[in-house]
Amino acid sequence: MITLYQFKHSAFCLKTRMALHAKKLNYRVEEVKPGIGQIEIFQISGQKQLPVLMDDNNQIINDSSNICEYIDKKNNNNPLFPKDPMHFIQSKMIEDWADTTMASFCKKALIKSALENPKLRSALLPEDSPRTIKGIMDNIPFKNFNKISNIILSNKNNLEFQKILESLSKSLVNEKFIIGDQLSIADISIASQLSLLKFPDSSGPTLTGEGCQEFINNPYLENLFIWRDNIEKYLFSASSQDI
Ligand SMILES: N[C@@H](CCC(=O)N[C@@H](CS)C(=O)NCC(=O)O)C(=O)O
Repeated sequence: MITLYQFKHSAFCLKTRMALHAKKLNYRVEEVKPGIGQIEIFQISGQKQLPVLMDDNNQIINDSSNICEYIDKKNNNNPLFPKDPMHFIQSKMIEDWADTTMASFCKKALIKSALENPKLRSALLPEDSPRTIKGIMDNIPFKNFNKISNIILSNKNNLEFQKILESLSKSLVNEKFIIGDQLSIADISIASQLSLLKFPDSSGPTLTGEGCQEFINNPYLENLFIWRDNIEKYLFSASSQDI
């Protein structure tokens, strides 16, 4: 069976799980411990980042985009990439934007929120982290918080990024999918990165609905998170095939 090595709350690992579900492939998940667990990842894949996928013939593939392309080529059903050439190139460009620019903003926004919110900090630690470590993380006092968080993500960049997401949110009011009328890698890439701004149901009860308050409380983004939740339902609930 396919094995997915992952960090539970990584957006790139969620992207890969979404793609595996879209392709209706059976797989098992191996949770990797940050740090110590990455030694084994380095031994099997020659690099330490996740996700890493081990195929049923023991072939190893790393990087979410490589994995999505690999499983898509190997299985003809439910294509992740549109056939139409213009839609194909659009889906590739959106995937690249989500994996780079969007991923970097979402990560910074989450770090900023975690600095503000001790509960969020400890919820993000692996479930089997010792209680003492969770306790320490909860109680770290961040002095000069405003200065630190502004270095991580300036207010100007934050507002510009929110405007882009607001446009996306508006353009999805009457659309189920970003490109055409079928789910594609574009939807999967954007929806998975959004998990860092507002954790979805698939993050588990401790984190669901948590995240970056200024994004969560932005009324213009409400539709975007509803769209994301619908994509998750479509992919993760076995019986539901309609959004
Ligand atoms: N381009 C890679 C990015 C993967 C990535 O950044 N993974 C992060 C987790 S979200 C990671 O493994 N970080 C740990 C590290 O760099 O040591 C992909 O699409 O898979």
